[in-house]
Amino acid sequence: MRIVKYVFGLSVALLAMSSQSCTQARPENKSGHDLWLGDITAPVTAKNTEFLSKYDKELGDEGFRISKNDKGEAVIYANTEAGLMYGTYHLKRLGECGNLKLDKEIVEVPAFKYRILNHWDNPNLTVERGYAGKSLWKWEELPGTIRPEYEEYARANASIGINGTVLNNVNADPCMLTREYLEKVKVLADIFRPYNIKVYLSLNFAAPKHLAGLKTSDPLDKEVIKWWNEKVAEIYSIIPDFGGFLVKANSEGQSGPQDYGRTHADGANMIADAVKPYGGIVMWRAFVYAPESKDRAKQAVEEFKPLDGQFRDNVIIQIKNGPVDFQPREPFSPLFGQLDNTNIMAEMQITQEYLGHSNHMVYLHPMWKECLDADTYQKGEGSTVAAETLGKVHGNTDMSAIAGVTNIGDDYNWCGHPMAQANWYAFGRMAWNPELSSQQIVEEWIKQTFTSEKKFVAVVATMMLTSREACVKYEMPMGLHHTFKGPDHYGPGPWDRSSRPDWEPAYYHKAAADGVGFDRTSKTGTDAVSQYHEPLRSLYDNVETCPKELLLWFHHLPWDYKMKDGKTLWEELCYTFEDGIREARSYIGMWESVEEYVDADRYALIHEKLVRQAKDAIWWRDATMLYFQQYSKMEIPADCTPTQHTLDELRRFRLGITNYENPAIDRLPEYTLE
Ligand code: GCV
Repeated sequence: MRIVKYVFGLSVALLAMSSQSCTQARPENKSGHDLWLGDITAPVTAKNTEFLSKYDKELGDEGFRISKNDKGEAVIYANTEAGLMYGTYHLKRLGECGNLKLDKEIVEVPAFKYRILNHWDNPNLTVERGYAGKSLWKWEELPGTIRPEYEEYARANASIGINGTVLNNVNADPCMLTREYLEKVKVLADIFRPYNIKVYLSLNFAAPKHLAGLKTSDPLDKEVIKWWNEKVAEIYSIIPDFGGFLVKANSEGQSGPQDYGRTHADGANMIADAVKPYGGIVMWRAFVYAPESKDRAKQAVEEFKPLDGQFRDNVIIQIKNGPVDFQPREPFSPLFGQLDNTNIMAEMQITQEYLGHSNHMVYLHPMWKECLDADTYQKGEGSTVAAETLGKVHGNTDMSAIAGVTNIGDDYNWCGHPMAQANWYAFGRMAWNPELSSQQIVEEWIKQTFTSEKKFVAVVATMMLTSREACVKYEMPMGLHHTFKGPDHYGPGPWDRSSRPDWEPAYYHKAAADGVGFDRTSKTGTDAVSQYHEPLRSLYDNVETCPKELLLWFHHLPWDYKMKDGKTLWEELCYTFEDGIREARSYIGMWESVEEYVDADRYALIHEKLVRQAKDAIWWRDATMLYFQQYSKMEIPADCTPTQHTLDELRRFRLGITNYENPAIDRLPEYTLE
């Protein structure tokens, strides 16, 4: 282990641990201020390094200290080159954000050991739920052609502490494990390595059948086990520090061990045994549900709790933040509080599948933090989702991990909406330190990406910090969920029909003459509340104590149900949508008030998108409340924004986009803001 002391004057702002310099020109269509890093193509080199002899346990392999030497220079101490690199990026960030004070020592150690991006990118360059163009990975050009974006991507990730990336979609094409593709993956792994980023792959559980023509992919079959062992050996011979696998099994049509009467543990352990000698891990997803179930929200616990303790120690169960599917608001997944002897990690969605794709400005950190800060009460107070996934509740901190499904594509601004980059940035910062506030992170990002001008920072931070709650209000307030038009998940479609009952909005909102909402209570409902520990179980079970934000998640209530503020449920819904519409509209004026601080291109693009966001807010209200009105027979209050379309018009509207694209603004229903 090399132990490094790194000294540099504060004026030296850039570093790299890479000896490679980035000499290729940026593509012509790149704007030059694409990322928070500024000019990230500048060649940079490490300077003034010294090797120390004593390993500092507190810092581990990725932490660092920064303090001042006699000459007043900042000094970064780390055990490793990775720690040194993170320290230098940290120092750069402090400087750029005007937060650099060296009056006391700074010590930073990442909270989660594995801080991983999940790409849902396909070999044919489409990106499932990707709203920023095509895949960044140009498989057809690799391994021969190396694009400058690969290293830019690595630098951006390194600057926020990301140390792993799963390159391909969890709906995995078996071809990713062929020699041909592994040679391509190797090129990316080589580029990312100097930035302390490991590559991982999603695997297709039926690969032995697809790639080797075996009769089965049964995880207990000797030939199958042999095939995986050999495949893994081949991978590590090409990529010696390969991170491991992400697996979506027996979920949404993907193959898995249950196809052969085996369990998730049988499947995960077979792969885990294969990668174990090389230090690899397996992230096995708990995103499972079946159309027959009366309550999809309960299934992860039903399937995984009985398997607690059966998984190998290099398996981590990857759990989406909520029990259904990345909705604008869900309670935390109860599975976070149900396993005693199994490693678990959270999966957050950075790409805005359900939050307006890359047309809406929605800063997601408050949503993720709501989940991480939620108390599961598994071992009494303080068993938060963060503590559970950091391994602090059960004392297995060596396998702590967190994943984010990325919003990155080959768009000139990387994420489709210029403000969506903040979510990539925030995910990395949160994985490094889940205690950071939404405000601190967003201010850092604004200052590094735009300007430190006070007024600009204050206005834009306010817009972004309120945007997630605004989105909940204008899309699915008060615990409503999955009222989308499928399969693109962009606009509203509470009436929508599908091939599966659990893909239909009616399965979730249950709107009828007698009221609305999903009864998950213990006495009359599906008893999903009992998957939560006390005091949450009783809190959610009782309509009087259930938080308003989750009311219709847990309760089915009559339209004229009296809310605490005296309004009926129907009125409360109308006025909450109205609040969402008002907030979305207010962002336009706020943005206009800071025009002088932004370049014309970004100003215009963001303005256009904010206008559409406000129009979409009215569209959501119109569709949802006009649909519900058929059952409630109640009027939308006169002081609410008037509806602009009839229910029939909205039902006839077809967006006609795939699951791989963001809708162009001119394809969306016409709305006016006057
Ligand atoms: C990758 C949701 C999305 C799917 C996604 C799936 C998953 O159902 O709509 O596109 O598939 O989640 O997380 O596996």
